[in-house]
Amino acid sequence: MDISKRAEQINMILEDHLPKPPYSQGSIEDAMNYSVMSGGKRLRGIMLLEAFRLYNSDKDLEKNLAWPFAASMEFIHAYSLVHDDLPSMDNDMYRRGKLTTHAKYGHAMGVLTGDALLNYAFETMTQAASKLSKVRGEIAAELALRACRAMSVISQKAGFSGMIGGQVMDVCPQSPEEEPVSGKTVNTPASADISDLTGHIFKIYELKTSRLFQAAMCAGAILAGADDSQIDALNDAGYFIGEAFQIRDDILDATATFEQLGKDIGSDEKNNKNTIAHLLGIEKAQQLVREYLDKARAIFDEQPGNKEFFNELIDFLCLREN
Ligand code: GRG
Repeated sequence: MDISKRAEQINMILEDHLPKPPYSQGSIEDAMNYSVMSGGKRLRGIMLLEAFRLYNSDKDLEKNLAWPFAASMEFIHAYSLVHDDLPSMDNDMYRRGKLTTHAKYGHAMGVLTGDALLNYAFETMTQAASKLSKVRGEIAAELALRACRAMSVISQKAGFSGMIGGQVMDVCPQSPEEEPVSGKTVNTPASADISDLTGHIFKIYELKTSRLFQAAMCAGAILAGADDSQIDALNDAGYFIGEAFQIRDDILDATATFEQLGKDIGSDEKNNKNTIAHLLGIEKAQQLVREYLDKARAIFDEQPGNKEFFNELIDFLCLREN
């Protein structure tokens, strides 16, 4: 049982669900494949599967329903990274040690590849749900309902009031008339009272980072047939994990190397962004990482099933180096 084995399984699932070759170099299928298969920790796909496994041990259901949903979480995550790297956003040339999608395929293809991956996630999930009703006739309606509910949670948490909303707070100026000015932080509230600033940054992290972890965990639990209190508990765990993950990300952005991260470091400083690590210092930030992860651990302790994996995941997240 280790995280890299889980990541290999997600890679296999992704290969299986991406558009199949042959396709020509430079095509949209090529760019989608490149954007998804160029590495990554696969945390969101892993978390969806592990949340499913906490509440359901039906391997056939896992393969036919949870696997395509896990692949779709990674498609959505990959789209968000492709767009986040664009010149109009973070303007990054490297990710996961390779050229970013727009750097390799051009700007227009970068935009379109992100769009295609987002749509393809929903194509993959709806196809899985409709196929399943044929082989699982006796509980088709129940499974269709679970799939619908999971897609509703994923689309809402990834959407304008979730991840995209967080990205807007993080990269956009306060009003349409106000252009970002060099040397000015873009993710600062208009009435910048310093005491409100950390709260504002935590909110950005909740939206831009926690929401996708919450989507993965809730969707896994919903597909498995977990009850509402269990789904709510995983939603809370996803929130704590996301905050910890993003603060650790800030720390790495300020302290790690290109070789370690596979992307340019100092990106937050380059883009004039406030971060928790910058505002509170590295030591206090790492203490917060530990506190958030302890809260998540306490939630997993209360869940049925085998929690060993989530404990291992939390230990990994606390000290991750990439
Ligand atoms: C709709 C135009 C448009 C853009 C959307 C929403 C968005 C752009 C970007 C999402 C924001 C984002 C990049 C959040 C940060 C979360 C984060 C630290 C991602 C990196 O996740 P890892 O480390 O990535 O899990 P790997 O490479 O391991 O998969």
